[in-house]
Amino acid sequence: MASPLPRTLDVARSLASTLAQQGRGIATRPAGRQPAEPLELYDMEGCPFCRLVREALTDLDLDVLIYPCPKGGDRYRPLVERLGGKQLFPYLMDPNTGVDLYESADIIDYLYREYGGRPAPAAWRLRTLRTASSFAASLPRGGRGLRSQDSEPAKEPLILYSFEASPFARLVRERLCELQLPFLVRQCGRDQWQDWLLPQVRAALDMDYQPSQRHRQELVARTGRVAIPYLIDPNTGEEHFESGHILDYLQETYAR
Ligand SMILES: N[C@@H](CCC(=O)N[C@@H](CS)C(=O)NCC(=O)O)C(=O)O
Repeated sequence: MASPLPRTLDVARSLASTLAQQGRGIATRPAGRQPAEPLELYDMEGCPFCRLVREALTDLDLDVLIYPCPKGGDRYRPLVERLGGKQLFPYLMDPNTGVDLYESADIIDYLYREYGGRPAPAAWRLRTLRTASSFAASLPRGGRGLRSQDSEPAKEPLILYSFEASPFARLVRERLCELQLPFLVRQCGRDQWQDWLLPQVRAALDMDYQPSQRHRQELVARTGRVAIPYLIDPNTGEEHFESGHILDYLQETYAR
């Protein structure tokens, strides 16, 4: 298990990344229409352009199947080149419409147009500014979630309850990316003020917490509480809360 100081520093650096996102990737308001099949995103966790797309997905409460394509990755990168002609990320495949797209701006426009039922937030039009702050959000992570590491493949995608700006979920997504493990994100953005309290604070206040967001409700039904990230691994039947435990689990189970 990692020693506590590096772990605390890592969380602090992830929090710095969240602050650089300036509040994006936290709140959610459901899309007008949910896709029947999850959208597929070929992505690098540390890539600023991919982050913009993931922020939009949390904003729209759209689940997404992430196929990690870190630099040096040999599992999904070649597939993207075969499908779209080049290794450029993000790359979105929508199995519901057959649409496939490069370019973060085009992907975001598509998501709001096809599923949003509302225009993209006005701030999306300040694209240069948003891209710059997404670059700033990558800096504190120092290259995490960008380069592949040897791993055992997973037969089935893992399932991660997450929202884009969660500093703890980010640590898990980075590791999944480095290990090239595909995972389905079940979006858990916040849609009421009670969601903003940390689980420990809710417990200390003995709050009767009734989430209204669909996957938060699902977590309560499944586990009795809401804490993010939460990982389900259908390959082993294991389920874990707590980013530190999840990272240990991924290391022991998949890292080579
Ligand atoms: N204009 C593109 C830029 C995408 C881009 O430059 N992505 C980088 C990663 S941050 C990339 O795919 N580099 C090629 C590689 O990693 O092999 C967008 O907004 O999607």
